[in-house]
Amino acid sequence: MALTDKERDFWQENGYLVMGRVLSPAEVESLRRAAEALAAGAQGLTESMDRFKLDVFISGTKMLQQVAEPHEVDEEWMTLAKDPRILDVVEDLLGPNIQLYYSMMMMKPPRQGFEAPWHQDLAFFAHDRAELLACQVYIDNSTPENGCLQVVPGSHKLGLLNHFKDGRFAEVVQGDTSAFDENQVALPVEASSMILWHSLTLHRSAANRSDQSRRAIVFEYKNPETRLLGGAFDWQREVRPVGVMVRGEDPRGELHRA
Ligand SMILES: O=C(O)CCC(=O)C(=O)O
Repeated sequence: MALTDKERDFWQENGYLVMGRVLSPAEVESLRRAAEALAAGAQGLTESMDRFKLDVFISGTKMLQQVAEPHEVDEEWMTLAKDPRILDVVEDLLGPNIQLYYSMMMMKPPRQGFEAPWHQDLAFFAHDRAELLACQVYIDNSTPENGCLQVVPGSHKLGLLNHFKDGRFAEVVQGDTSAFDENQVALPVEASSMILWHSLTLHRSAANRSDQSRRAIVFEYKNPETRLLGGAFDWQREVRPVGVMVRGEDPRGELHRA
């Protein structure tokens, strides 16, 4: 058991967990170098392509904001995805069989980073059960100024909310969100920390209005028996969505082991 009863109860009640100082300073340094190497792959791009998503934010300059599936590019990210300090916690929450469903490096360059409006991850990839969670590992400090994650505690109990507008997937929860704004909790963390959230937990983050970069990699894990029903998330960079087993067994014997 990696989690205390108190932490497990907190997860059940609130749908998220913050765990500080998971990685050593040397590991964070090494991952920062790996992130720079990853970003170098997008050098010269003026449009989103393959796994690289570029976007325009505050300054009007198009910049790299996200890299899909870093664990397929560099072994260092796969090693991190399989790190027992992460998987022991995930096992406590999802059970012994764990599939890495996808990973995404979120870049929020100084005064540039994207804004993520209120959403539930399950809306992006519908499954028959909500036995999926996200684990975001930070390699930079994350603050209210550079766009730290915000969550609505307990919102994983609301079920799946509507993310469709005029018949199209809108990537943002629809309707009046003022109650979410009022009840939200900001989750600033130091580099080396991780935040886990339930696939139904409402979350968002603001743009980076500081001079400090905010980079973090998100790993989405699931119980391999949880069935994909269809993805509303239709984007050219999407190079998944089969995933690999990172712990335990796939009872259906369909998935590869990493
Ligand atoms: O990194 C962020 O600020 C947002 C992450 C997010 O919304 C997601 O991974 O679903």
